[in-house]
Amino acid sequence: MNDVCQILGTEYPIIQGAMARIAESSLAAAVSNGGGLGIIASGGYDADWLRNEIKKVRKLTDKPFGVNLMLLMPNIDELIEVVCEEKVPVVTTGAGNPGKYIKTLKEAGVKVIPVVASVALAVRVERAGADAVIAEGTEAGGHIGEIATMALTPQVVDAVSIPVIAAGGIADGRGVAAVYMLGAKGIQVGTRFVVAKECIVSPNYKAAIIKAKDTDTCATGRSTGHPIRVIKNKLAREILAIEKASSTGEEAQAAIDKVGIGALSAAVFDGDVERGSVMSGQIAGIVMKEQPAAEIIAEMFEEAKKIYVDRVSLF
Ligand code: TUI
Repeated sequence: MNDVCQILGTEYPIIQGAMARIAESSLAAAVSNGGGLGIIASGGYDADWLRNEIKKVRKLTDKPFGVNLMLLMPNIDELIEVVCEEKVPVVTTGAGNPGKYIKTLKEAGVKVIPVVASVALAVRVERAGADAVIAEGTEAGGHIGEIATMALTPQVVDAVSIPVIAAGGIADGRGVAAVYMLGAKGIQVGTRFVVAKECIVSPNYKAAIIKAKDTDTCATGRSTGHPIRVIKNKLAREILAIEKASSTGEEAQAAIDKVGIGALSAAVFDGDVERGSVMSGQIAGIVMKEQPAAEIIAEMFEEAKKIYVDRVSLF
C-alpha cells in the first residue's frame, strides 16, 4: 500500500489544497467521499466556525478528512484546541514553521503534514515529528515560496525519510506521473478543486480559472516578503504598482492592506473578479471545466497510470 494512503487512511494519495475562504465542509466532504483527503481551511475564521464545519463534514462523510492551520493567524492556539478536542484525523499547516505545535497535535492523535517551501524547513519538521511533508512549489496559488515544484520535490525527497507529497502545478494525470518520478508519493491539488461542482466559490471565480491561460497569474507582495499568486486583474495591477512606487516593504504592505482588505471574500463570495483577490496556481491554463470532485480524482489517477504505461518506450 502507498505510504501516503496509509497515513491519510484514503484510497488515493491526494490531499485537497487548503484554499482560504474556499475550502469548507462541502468541498472537503466531496473530496473525502471521492477517495482523497478533503481539507477545511481554517484561516480567517474563529474557533466556533471551525467546530461547526468539522461537524458538517462528519454529517456528509464517514471518511477521513483534515483541517489546515494557517500559521500567521492570531487565533492559532484556539484553532489548535478545536482540532485536538474534535480529534480531527489530519492537520496540514501553511505559511510558517509548525514545529512548536507538533507535539500537542500528535499527543491528541492528530497526524501532522506541514507544507514546506524549502529543504531546511522539511528537515526541521521531520525532526519535530511530522508524519509527512507537502513540498509546495512556487507554481501554486495563494501564499508561495520561491522554488519550483520540479526543483523542490527531489531535493526534499533526498533530505527527509518521511513521505513527500508534491504540490504546485499539478492538475491532471501528467502532473501526478511527473512528481511520482521525482520521488513524491502523493499529491496536493488546489486550483483544479476550485472548479469542483461541490466547491462553494462564486461562479465568476470558477469562470476566471477556466478562462485563465499559462501567463495569467502573477505574484503580488514579493517586496513585502509575503508573495501571493493570483490571477492578474485590476487589483493585482494596483498592488504591483504600489510595490514599484514604495521605497520599503513596510510602506508597500501598509498601502496593500488598504486596497486588499476584504479582497479575497469579494472574489470568493461576491464574484468580483476584477477588484477581488482571485488566488490561483499557474496550472489554471489546463483546467477546462467544472466536474464533481470524485470524478476529478479518479480521472487524474487513471490518466497517470495510462501515461506511465504509454511512456515506458521513452526509457
Ligand atoms: O499557506 C499557503 N498558501 C496560502 S495561505 C493563504 S491565506 C491568506 N489569506 C489572505 C491573504 C494572504 C494569505 C493563502 N494561500 N501555502 C502553504 C505554503 N507555506 N506555501 C509556502 C509556505 C511557507 C513559506 C515559508 C511555509 C514556511 C515558510 O517558512 C517558514 C519558516 O519559518 O521557515
